[in-house]
Amino acid sequence: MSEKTDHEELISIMVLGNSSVGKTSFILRFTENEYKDIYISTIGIDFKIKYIKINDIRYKVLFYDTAGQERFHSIAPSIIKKVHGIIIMYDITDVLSFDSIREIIESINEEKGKDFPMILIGNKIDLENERLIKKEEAEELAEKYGMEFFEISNKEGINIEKAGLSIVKKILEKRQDDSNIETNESSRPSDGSYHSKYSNIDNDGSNRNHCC
Ligand SMILES: Nc1nc2c(ncn2[C@@H]2O[C@H](COP(=O)(O)OP(=O)(O)OP(=O)(O)O)[C@@H](O)[C@H]2O)c(=O)[nH]1
Ligand SMILES: [Mg+2]
Repeated sequence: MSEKTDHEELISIMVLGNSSVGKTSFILRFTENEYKDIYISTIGIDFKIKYIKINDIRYKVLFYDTAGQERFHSIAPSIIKKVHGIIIMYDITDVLSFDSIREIIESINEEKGKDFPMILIGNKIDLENERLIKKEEAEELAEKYGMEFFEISNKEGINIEKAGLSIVKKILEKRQDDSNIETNESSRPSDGSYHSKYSNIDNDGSNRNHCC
């Protein structure tokens, strides 16, 4: 648990993917370390907040939880405009959920540009015996689009923190790069190496849920 600081910055992240891939479960696991076996399909859009502290700055990380159901797809574009990063999720046991990813990535690239922070997540690795999407196949796709890729299990709590913090870091690095461009400076050393200043992330310990 850490002290509150006056300064607080907002990071907003949207989670996209087909119905039932585990978007709501991921957000719940990352923000509250909870998991529920029961499936309640998200209606429209929901959100949850988690506070984290990085280098003495308190970040309010807001997750937009979208509905995978087709009938709600018209809502996402208006939110995409205001988020800083996107998580795209599929279910390793559901081929259709993986097949939908390419289209989602391409439409985001078109809307937000190729350097927009995005990561790819394959969920439900606890169901290894039902796996239909090979890890290598997803790695190849992620590499093609320059995305970081994680396989996770919300159920067993595998790689949740790693994946969630990775998108936060990507957003902060882009923010830093953009501000360096603005001030006409470079954060990258001349030897081409780059050391993230966002490797020291603490969980602030406070989570808040909001439902709309
Ligand atoms: N085995 C297993 N089941 C999971 C995992 N994550 C989520 N589930 C289950 O999958 C079902 C759907 O999970 P949700 O998180 O509601 O999926 P969603 O992507 O939010 O679905 P929509 O809101 O309809 O778009 C629920 O029954 C979850 O308990 C996981 O890691 N492993
Ligand atoms: Mg949901």
